[in-house]
Amino acid sequence: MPTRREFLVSGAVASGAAMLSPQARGADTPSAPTAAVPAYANLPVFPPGEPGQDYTPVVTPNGVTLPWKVVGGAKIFHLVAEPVEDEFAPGLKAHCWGYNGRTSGPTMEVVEGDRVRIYVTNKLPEATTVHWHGVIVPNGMDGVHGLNQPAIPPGETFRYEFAFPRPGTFMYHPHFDELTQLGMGLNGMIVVHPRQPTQPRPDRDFVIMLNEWFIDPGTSRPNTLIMTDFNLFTFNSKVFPATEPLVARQGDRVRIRFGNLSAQDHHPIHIHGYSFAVVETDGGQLPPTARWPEATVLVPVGAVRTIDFVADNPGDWAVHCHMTHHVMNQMGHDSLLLMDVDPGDLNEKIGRLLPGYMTTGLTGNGGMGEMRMALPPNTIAMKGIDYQFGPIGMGGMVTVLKVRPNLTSYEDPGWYQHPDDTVARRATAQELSDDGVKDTGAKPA
Ligand SMILES: [Cu+2]
Repeated sequence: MPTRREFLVSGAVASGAAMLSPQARGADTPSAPTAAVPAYANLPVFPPGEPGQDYTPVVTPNGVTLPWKVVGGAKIFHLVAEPVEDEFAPGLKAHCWGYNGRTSGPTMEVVEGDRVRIYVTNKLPEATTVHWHGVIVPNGMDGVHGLNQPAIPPGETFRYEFAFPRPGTFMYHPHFDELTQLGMGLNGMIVVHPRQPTQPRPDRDFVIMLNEWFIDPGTSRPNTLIMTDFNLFTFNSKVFPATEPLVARQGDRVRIRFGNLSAQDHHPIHIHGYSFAVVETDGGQLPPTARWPEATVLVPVGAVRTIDFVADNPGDWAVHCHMTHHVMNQMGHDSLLLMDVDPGDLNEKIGRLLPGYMTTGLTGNGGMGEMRMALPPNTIAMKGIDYQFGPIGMGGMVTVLKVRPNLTSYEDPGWYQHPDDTVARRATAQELSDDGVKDTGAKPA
């Protein structure tokens, strides 16, 4: 009896072969796996999937797609693990580790049935490996140091070779000194497009890696020994306002693939203005009957969640982690709570010793965005990027979904221009009176 996986792979082979041209079915036509042979060993060498023809390429905001070439029917990739400097937002540079000059690393994009050879060069000061999280690979390709392979010493290049038996969204990261190497930013996303899609392709297909860091204000090295008190929360290693917006044309089918390689935290990502369906995890695709509507998707540590929706509601919509401490930049967590405290002449007295001193938080921290306080070098404000109605009270894990009718390009279209009288405003005395609203404390317009 074939195992379930062999059956699935065999089915994929059959359906994949059926779509190939007669020429392509020649020498490379696969034979069905037998029970005696591991399924992956008999994977067919499909013609390498081509962008535009076999898939609509994904967009990695603030990131790039890993280039490849074809040699002997296989896609050749090259990852270089190395120290990198990343600018989380203007004013904050961090000395991280990453792949090919960046953290998060480039997105690897392939098509179901593609065979790949991935060369990994180690330019780190210590050994490393690469694990292909969620991808079904032969055991010796799985990348766990000690268990599956010897580590890649500094200065050496290792070769991984396998095929992608199923579509989905996966991740890559080291499995050597995990706490240090993931904490320093070594991560990336893998997208495997279906060879024969059963549903229309997304028009906009975004890839976002979630991560968390601790960088003391005034320093630049992520502290990987921190266990709970992270102070920077990133989409593709950028904090708001440096996160690129997600731009879609009204009516576009939009997909967002979230991966989470944070050290310790799950992130509930909330999207305003929309309801969506989770269609995929790193374990595979959810059948339509197993999906339900959501407005927030919890992306656990070490997991992927892919969501789909139709961009039918124009506007500028917040996309953010709903953990309130995850939408702040470099917030200190050891301050005293001063809500409702009467400071008396404290500001004046301390101001004699520390010019410019002010006591904050007496009525909440909503005004922090406007204060523009002096900051240590290589430090960014906790929040407060200016938008069309004032400074936004969030930083960190935030971006903006910008949906517009009749877009001719996916460049940032700027601020949303609201139709007349569709923005919340101060109520007039006449409106309050007409609707019988009393004791409002509102200043009549
Ligand atoms: Cu979060």
